[in-house]
Amino acid sequence: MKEDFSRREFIKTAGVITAMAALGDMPSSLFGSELPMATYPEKTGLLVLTSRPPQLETPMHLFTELITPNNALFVRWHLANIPLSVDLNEWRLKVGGNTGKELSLSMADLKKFEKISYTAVLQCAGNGRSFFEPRVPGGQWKNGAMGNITWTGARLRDILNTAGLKPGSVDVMFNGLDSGSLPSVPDFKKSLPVDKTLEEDIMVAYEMNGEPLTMLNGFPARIIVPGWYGTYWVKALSDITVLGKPFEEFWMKPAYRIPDNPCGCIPSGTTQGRTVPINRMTTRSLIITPSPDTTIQKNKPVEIMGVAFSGGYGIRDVIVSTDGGKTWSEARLGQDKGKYSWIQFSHSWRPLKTGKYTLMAKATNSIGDSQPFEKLWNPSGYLLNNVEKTEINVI
Ligand SMILES: Nc1nc2c(c(=O)[nH]1)N[C@H]1C(S)=C(S)[C@@H](COP(=O)(O)O)O[C@H]1N2
Ligand SMILES: [Mo]
Repeated sequence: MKEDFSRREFIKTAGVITAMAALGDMPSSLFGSELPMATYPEKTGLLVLTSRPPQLETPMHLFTELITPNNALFVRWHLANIPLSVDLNEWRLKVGGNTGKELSLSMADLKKFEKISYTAVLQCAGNGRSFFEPRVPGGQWKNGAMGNITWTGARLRDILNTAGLKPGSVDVMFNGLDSGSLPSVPDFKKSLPVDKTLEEDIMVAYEMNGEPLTMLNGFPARIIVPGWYGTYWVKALSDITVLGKPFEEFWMKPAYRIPDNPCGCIPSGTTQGRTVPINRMTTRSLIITPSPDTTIQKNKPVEIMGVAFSGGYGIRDVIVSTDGGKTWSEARLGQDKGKYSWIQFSHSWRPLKTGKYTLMAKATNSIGDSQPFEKLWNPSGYLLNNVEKTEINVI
């Protein structure tokens, strides 16, 4: 168990991560992808975008499960110095700032708060960024910077109420144990408006899928903002600070902002004007099987299967096309794990002729938001949610 992680194991983990980092770029095209694959501590083989800091993407074929296994969840850190071990005897979550009192919570203290649990999609704001045209700078993720995990922890609101919010509180800032390699690199700090932090589902999670968080996914505790992009889900949490004025440091401004309009988009290649901090996830559906370029046999039944999710509203329906969008059928939906989870969809199909087929899926959430057919562009490559095309061959 991670909580009993011995000093030796910490060092072992640290050693492997350092060794991985030292490997740098590895031979590519091992699994039909341009990215190298590597196995980090507590992880299965993931695609390596960068090794220092680790940015590891989940291969799409691992999304056939409703719940993403802990060892398959993607990893995204911004800063070079990430925690490689945390001793729970030393670790404390500090809560302070514009509060009635300061808290210094051990893991045991954190576990005394009412325990809450739900399944929620974690997705990087830049998931799918590599598909934008024109291309945009930033991590060139395909669609594997996402996962569906059952999170367990304490309600942030309960912690804040124990500390006591003083009048005039505006933002709540979160900081973790990671840091940049140079003092000039801004520390990764994120904030949420106080009203948001008082919503009942915001969590300080200490478990993923019933286990302690993996080191790379934020051991020992992280923020969960279900329905919102992963950038707010601060890992290896060390400090919660209530502020009497808006928090506008680097990772809130200018980073992680979108055009201030309903689509969060602007004409391709143009410069954005007024922006707001990125927030809720757009509605998406992704066909997982068959995978692109698969060859299947004429007259044999195929199950078209995928996942769909939205920014915390649940999915109303998913429609599927096997003829490039000319005709559509309603897909069957799988087990409903709640509004923050993804839902699996499936559609049975039997291709009657040989040739190339274009499969498509389009989800609509419970408040009627759906997916555009074209890619809505913004200069940071966020919010991508167009209806995707999976080309396959029938022989
Ligand atoms: N401390 C810390 N927390 C962080 C980050 C980080 O760089 N440092 N990155 C954020 C971003 S942008 C994302 S997408 C998620 C990724 O979570 P994961 O690594 O568990 O997949 O963590 C968030 N929390
Ligand atoms: Mo992210």
